[in-house]
Amino acid sequence: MTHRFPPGFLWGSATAAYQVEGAAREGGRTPSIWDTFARTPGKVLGGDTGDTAVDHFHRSTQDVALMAELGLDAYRFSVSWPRVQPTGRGPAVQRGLDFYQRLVDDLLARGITPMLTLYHWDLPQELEDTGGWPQRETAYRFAEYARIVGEALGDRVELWTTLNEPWCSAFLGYGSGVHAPGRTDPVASLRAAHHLNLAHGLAADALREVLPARARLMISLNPAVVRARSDAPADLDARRQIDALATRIFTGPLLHGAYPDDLLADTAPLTDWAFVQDGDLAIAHHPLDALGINYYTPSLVSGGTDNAPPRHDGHGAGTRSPWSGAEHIAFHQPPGERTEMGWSIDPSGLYDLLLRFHHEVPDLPLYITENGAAFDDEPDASGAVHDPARIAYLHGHLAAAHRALADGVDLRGYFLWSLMDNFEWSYGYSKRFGAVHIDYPTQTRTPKSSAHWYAGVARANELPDA
Ligand code: IFM
Repeated sequence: MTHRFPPGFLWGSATAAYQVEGAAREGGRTPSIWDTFARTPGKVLGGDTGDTAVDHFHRSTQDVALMAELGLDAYRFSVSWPRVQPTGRGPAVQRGLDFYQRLVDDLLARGITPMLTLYHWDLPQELEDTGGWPQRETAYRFAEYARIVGEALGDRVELWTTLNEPWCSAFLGYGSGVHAPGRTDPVASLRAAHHLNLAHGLAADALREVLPARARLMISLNPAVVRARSDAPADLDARRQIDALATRIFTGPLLHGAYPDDLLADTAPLTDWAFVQDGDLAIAHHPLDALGINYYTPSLVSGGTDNAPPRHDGHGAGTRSPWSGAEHIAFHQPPGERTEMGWSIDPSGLYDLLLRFHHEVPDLPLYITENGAAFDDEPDASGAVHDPARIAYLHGHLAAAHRALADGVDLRGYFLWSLMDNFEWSYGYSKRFGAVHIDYPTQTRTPKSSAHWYAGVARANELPDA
């Protein structure tokens, strides 16, 4: 069977500012919550920080040239909030904006479409000091920052994403504490989730005012693919609860203008949600032009309390569950092969997600804004990096995406996570997600065999047989 993709399908790769830029103290940039967190002993494996990362700040021209050599159509990057508005308030720092203007100009000069994400987890520390995402004011600060970036780059960027994976910001940042700022307060995590929804809507309003009509606005979510361990009522209910806390807590307000009743009921022992003010849901329900979906692995849950293994939250184990109000639910390792993160490899989860949103919001175009895998890739004696496991992972997931297209899903593009190895949050540099290998001491970039393979898929607009 031929796996041809539709004409104009966008083949891209993705990164995020804190994970790749480095230059943490340059050009007036101030610490973000991730700078603070990474410098706190014990929070990041090996004491790694994003101080240098892969030096994308100084090497972006070279990195864009590499993308062009690989023939990629698009690059999804994020803007570092503390680089353009160091205190999270007031006017922008032009030197910060200059970097992104140069980056976008380089991309456009090479015919590569920029997809800009405004927030990929690097909140200015000063805003955390005044309450962070659990505090309503942070949403208004985000809208102001969005306007600044929109005014600076709106003439040349058409694809805009407000937030990346707000679930992680809310529940790993304020619930389990395995991500910055490292708080472990279930009520704060629910407040944060709401203020992220509000921030998205306020930012979308601000962007609409300053962007040309051709601009397309979206958000990138990491909706969970939750499977129940059995058909027992307790297991099915566990699946429902996790689906509500992982996915519908965002898609409810953003796509339908309301929080799901079952979520409100499940979390009632923690909060009455009085922090949701009149008009907030209408703001969050701002019409989207597309939805970004990030998918890596499914979750397997059960409702019993028997022998619950360590919870699998997809991003490192915490001392506290990120599942605020559903802490009793057990997570199990799904069967089958795993990546270096321990995440099970299951492309059918991607297909299921794409179909889910196709049915839920039939008129909304979808992008896969992240998909990929970490493996332990190292150069061989000749210096080449062979990563057949990543090629197999990508092949399986692209075949799933193709199957969804064939079943009528309006899927517009695919962004491989990640262009290059980088700072994998609490795992530091120990996990390699890149199609391009980084030798950290020398910052040498070496495309792995998966990069060449993916380039071939992008050029042909077709997936070869496995
Ligand atoms: O590296 C992260 C990225 O920042 C957000 N999505 C998941 C990736 C892999 O964990």
